[in-house]
Amino acid sequence: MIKIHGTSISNYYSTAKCALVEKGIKFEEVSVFPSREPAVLASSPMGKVPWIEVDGKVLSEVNAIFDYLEDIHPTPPLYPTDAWARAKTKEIIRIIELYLDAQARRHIAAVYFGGDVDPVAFEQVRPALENGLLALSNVAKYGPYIAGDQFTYADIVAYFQIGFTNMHTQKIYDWDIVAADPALKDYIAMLNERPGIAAVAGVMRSDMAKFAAR
Ligand SMILES: N[C@@H](CCC(=O)N[C@@H](CS)C(=O)NCC(=O)O)C(=O)O
Repeated sequence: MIKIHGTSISNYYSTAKCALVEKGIKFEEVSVFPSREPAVLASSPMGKVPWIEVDGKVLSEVNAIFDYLEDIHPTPPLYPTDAWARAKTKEIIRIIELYLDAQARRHIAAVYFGGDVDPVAFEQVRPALENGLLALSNVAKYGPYIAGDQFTYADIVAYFQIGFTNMHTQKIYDWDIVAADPALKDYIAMLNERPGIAAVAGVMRSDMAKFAAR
């Protein structure tokens, strides 16, 4: 059985876990925090979570995990079969990861760990996110899913990474990026109703609340 390693308070862990749930693949969860410990680096070259373990072999990076899951378990498909549509789906994923999540993540010390807000990041992140959100609005189809009429990995990425980004923008800038965009707001509300997403997000939120209260 596939094992997924990481922590339920991680948006990336929740992304990979949700992909397994949506695929209907049985899995086992192994709780571990990201770190530079040799044992973690042996499984995840950057010390990040998640990674999956299959028959003693390990694979990190959610996009590599998506590709593997799609190959071993094609039904239900979570990428379009058409080559162009699949590439456009991956384009949306990269825009969300690089220009939203990675930018917001610069405030993670302040948002997750009670650190001070980095003044350089404070100045730089908001305009970077404005560019990322403009890019997203140019590629998102909301038809009703983000890449068109099919639910894909891009919807899972959008749900968890935009939620993560929004947590940061609300806390640091008092800026709710979802409420500010009616199309994005309706889309996230639709995904909230999806059983696979709701189940994984529910665990993530309740475990985050416990983590914050620790
Ligand atoms: N590019 C990685 C991103 C994973 C990631 O950033 N995970 C976070 C937790 S949400 C992490 O492990 N952070 C610790 C670190 O960056 O050192 C992926 O696609 O899996």
